[in-house]
Amino acid sequence: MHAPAPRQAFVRPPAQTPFTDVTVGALFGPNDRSDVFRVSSPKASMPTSLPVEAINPLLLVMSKHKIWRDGALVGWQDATIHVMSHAVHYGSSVFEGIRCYSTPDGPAIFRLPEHMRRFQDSCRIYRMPMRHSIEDLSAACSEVVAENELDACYLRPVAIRTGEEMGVLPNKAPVETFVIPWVWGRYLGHEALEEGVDVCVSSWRRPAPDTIPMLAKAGGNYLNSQLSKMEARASGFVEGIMLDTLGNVAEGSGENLFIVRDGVVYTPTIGSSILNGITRDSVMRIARDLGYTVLEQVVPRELLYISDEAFFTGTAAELTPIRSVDKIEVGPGKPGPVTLAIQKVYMGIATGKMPDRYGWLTRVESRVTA
Ligand code: PPE
Repeated sequence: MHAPAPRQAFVRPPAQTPFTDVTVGALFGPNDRSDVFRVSSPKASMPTSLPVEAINPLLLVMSKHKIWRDGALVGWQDATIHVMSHAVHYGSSVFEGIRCYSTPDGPAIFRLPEHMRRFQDSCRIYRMPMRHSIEDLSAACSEVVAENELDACYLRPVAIRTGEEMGVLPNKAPVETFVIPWVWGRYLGHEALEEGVDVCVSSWRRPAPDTIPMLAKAGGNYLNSQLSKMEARASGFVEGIMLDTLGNVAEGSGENLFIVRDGVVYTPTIGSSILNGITRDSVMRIARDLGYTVLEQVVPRELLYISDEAFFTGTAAELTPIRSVDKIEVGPGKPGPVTLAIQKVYMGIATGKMPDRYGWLTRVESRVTA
């Protein structure tokens, strides 16, 4: 195994062409337009390298934190892999995204064992040896929160095939595992949870079942997501909904999808090329306990246009109402009562404002001194 490369600061690659204005990052998530910082007119005088702190203010904060690396906490600068890593060339990484919420009893990680189980499932599908147990990985997540003295945060466990060898066959590539702390606010925009988002149906489809396994949360899947997201954003929408290979509704680039019609809640089945979302599962349980009928079934595209309500679910997106699809308003064009009722319970449990009746929270002993 290679020794981790000594890391200076993030350096910006030399500018190929002069440019006048560059968007450098959003404070509360990749789609949050309200907090975009801009560097104006670097032009040809732009230095060829800049410390990252000068580029993204969020990294100024995050780069002070430690990252868990196969059993040890290392400095942000030391969590590096070699450019020859298998994953860089062939997309061979699997990952998770988990939220830790600030609750009245301190930080609490939402559905931690379920996320760690899916992490291991993803490894298994790709024949990727994972040497850490679900319990050890869960402990690693808690350790990252505690040692960095974090309260609310987003955790990104990732297992990466690394090594320094060329060739598709991954069997000889080592697998390195990291748990990264991050700050992720509103995934689909500042007002997304209250107002809802405007989305489109993407021209990019989710892969057929015998091409890429969508139940694995693999880095490579997100090339497909990137195409959909970029297309949606280029057309002025917040997100794209992808159909499966038959033309039925699958999911968003990083979210599952629900619709409501006549008080019945519908969501595509796991046979429709979707990720088996943990928020999706939480929402189905909450909705059923609130007395709604929930159907996992094939969702034809046109149901999107005639639904009373629609919403996305995901760890990062939480429960985000959809207010229009392809410029057709969903219901009256604002979040509906079923969506809001489920959202209230979901957020209430996650933030510790409602009793944790499903046992979804893993409390973290805070290191923050009172
Ligand atoms: N589908 C996809 C494709 C997906 O990426 C996610 C999560 C979901 C559904 C919802 O799954 P769950 O989080 O278990 O409810 N997307 C993660 C990564 C987002 C990113 O942009 O990175 C997330 O929400 O953490």
